[in-house]
Amino acid sequence: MLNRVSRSFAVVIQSLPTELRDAVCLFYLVLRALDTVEDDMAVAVDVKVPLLRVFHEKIYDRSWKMSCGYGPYVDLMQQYPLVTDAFLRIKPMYQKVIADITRRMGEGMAEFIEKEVLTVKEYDLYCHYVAGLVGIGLSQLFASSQLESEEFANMEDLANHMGLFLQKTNIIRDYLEDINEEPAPRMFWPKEVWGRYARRLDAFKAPENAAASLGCLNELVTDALRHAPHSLAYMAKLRNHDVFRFCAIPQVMAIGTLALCYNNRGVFTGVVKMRRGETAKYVQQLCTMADLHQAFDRFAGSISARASELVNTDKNAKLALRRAAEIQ
Ligand code: PS7
Ligand code: MN
Ligand code: MN
Ligand code: MN
Repeated sequence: MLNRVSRSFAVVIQSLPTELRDAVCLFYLVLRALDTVEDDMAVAVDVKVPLLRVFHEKIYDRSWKMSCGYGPYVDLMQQYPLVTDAFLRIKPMYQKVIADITRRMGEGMAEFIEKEVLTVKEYDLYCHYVAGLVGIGLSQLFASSQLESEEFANMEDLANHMGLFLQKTNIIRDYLEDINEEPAPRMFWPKEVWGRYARRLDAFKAPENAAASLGCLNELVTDALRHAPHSLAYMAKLRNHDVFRFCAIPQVMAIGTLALCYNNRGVFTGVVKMRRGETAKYVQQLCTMADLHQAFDRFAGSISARASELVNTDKNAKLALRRAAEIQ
């Protein structure tokens, strides 16, 4: 099931130490199911909101399943009793972490169903609910397993930054996919930012608005870069090799994707993705903190080089340069 529903996490989850593999796999599948409910724009709001709030109870209900979602997620939701069955076999201490995070995430998703992301503060809060909490829960699993130190259970701030860095990259890159969503668009770009560049968010699709769209994109990429130093600080504390790779590979993909998106009109016209070969190169070689610094340094350098050409035309270029330098 994991291999069918996840392109990006399946391999790293399966490489985790035996003690953590099943718990993290089930954490992923439970949250993937919760996200499938959140994302399905065909589920009526008055059904969806209460369901998101009680979803954490469904993970103990052996018969619960539902028909919703798209593509491979339909199957996950239909076969959900298999997930529940496996969930009930993992250690209760892991079950408790997963249930608690699922409850808090469902609550947060419900809060944002009827509300737009307006301010940057709300953008950070939404990302906390859907990704920061994942970082916090994973850190608790790492600590409980004793593969990582006890302090991981109390590193909520750094763990939150790990999640925000991934989630913001996803939200920035998925502009076109999310705005073209059928039957209704779902957007997470904060209005406080895009409102400075356009009256409507879909205006960025038009070629005549290229300059405004890039200004906005670069401001959001610059905002996301704020999390990178904290994520490096988090990863510096990891001592298990496979846990390190599990954490570091998605973070490298994120900074690589941000570098690719920076000042790139392609975000508004199609899918911007790192090339397979480049991804493979980083994934294979990422073993030590030195490898991680080298990768971050390279991508920060690439942003820096382009930002320095924009200092006279882009009002956030100087801040982008400072943030890239801080990473380097
Ligand atoms: C439990 C590994 C490692 C300390 C499904 C991993 C969707 C970016 O746009 O699939 O829906 O296709 O590209 C992952 C911190 C969460 C944050 C959040 C749970 C890192 C439901 C990942 C994955 C914390 C809400 C997937 C946050 O993106 O999205 C496990 C440390 C799920 C992590 C969602 C997004 C994840 C995401 P899309 P993607
Ligand atoms: Mn979602
Ligand atoms: Mn989603
Ligand atoms: Mn997305």
